[in-house]
Amino acid sequence: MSQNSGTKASSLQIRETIREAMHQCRIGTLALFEGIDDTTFRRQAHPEFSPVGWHLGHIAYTEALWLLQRCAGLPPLFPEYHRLFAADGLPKSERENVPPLTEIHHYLNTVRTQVFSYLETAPVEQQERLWHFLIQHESQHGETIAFVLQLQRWHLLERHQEMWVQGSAVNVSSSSSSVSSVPSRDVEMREIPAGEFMMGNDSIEALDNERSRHRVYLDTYWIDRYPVTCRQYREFIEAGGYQNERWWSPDGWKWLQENPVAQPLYWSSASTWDNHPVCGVSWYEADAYARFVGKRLPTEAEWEKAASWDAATGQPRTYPWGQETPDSHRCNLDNCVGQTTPVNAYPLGQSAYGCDDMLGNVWEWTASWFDAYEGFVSYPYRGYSQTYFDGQHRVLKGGSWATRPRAIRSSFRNWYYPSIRQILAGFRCAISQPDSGDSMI
Ligand code: AVJ
Ligand code: FE
Repeated sequence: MSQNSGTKASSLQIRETIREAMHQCRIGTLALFEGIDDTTFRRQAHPEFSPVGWHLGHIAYTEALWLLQRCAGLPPLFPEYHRLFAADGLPKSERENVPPLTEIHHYLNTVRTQVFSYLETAPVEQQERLWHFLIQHESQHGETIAFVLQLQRWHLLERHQEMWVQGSAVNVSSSSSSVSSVPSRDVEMREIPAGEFMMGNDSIEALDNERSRHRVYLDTYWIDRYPVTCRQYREFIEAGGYQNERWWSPDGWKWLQENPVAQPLYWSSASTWDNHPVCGVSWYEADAYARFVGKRLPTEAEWEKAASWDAATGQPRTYPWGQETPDSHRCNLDNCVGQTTPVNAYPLGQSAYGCDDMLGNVWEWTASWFDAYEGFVSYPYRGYSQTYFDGQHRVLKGGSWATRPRAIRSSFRNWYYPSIRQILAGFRCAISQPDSGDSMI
């Protein structure tokens, strides 16, 4: 077979893969809007997050900008939308005035028709990375849409409850100083032996912040087999964890005084949730709980090694279980369930080191600041990652029940301010030495 026909076959394959991935991604995005009312579509549920309708328009805008304007060289489609839907256009507080869903549907469809016609002749072999970026861009906005919708439902529910149960916030005595026993420290942990592993990802799908793959040496450490569950976290609440400065970092205690909360955001004390991971905690709460049980949060490198490294082959796995595409047999993702699942629900998702529930279910806070790997190069624009290498964002790993399949892998890096609790985040703990109080280091 000649080199030429080989090349042709491969670019045909790339086109087909991209088309199918974009199509599937869009089906999932639009499914999030089924039965939505106009108020929910345009309301800003939290100052940090735009209305869900804005995200939908921004998905179309971004696709048109990169593929139709920058690649195909076409003039701007719907220039009247530029200011509203550009990431650096209007402030988040002025994004409630979005066109109705039917109009944004039309925008999405018009862009997509032109994109698919461009795709037929586009030089995809040179552009492959950009197309994968855009699929993941829509995927990530899809997750934001999912948790903003959950947040709105939650607010409604809270208002409803307040009408019936006056001041139902958990009432714990701050006097319970019997914190000497910490049973939750005794949860199952996995020992990760000292040695090098390969961190990051160089594949065509990898985002700029995952590059380049590099060697990292870690001393022996232990990491929880499962994310921290609601049953375990309840001990912290009931022991007066939210009232006791002792467990909190100085920044965390300051945050707690300014934002007086006494339980995670998405909290229910019903025992049906006992085996589910905690969801809706800030980094500060995760850090305080870890100290409470004499542990600490894992660094990003510790988390990634436990999730991806296969010591037997000396190679990283893309997913904890290997290379097979993530689906609902391996983890809780893609809104398949629409909420958290028990932490031991996916034995087929286990990593080589025997850690469970690493991908999907809840994002997991790590001890690490979001920062560049050596030799970092921005792609496709500075504002995607580089702007956030500011020493103010913490890395989250693993993905949640709302993470789309194309944006979930062990090397994937998410980042938020440590004060954010609206995202679908929990955590697991780590220690350096089994018998030392790591909270003291
Ligand atoms: C990586 C999820 C924090 O949503 O702000 C979307 C992803 N960047 N469009 C975000 C992103 C540009 C980003 N997060
Ligand atoms: Fe975006």
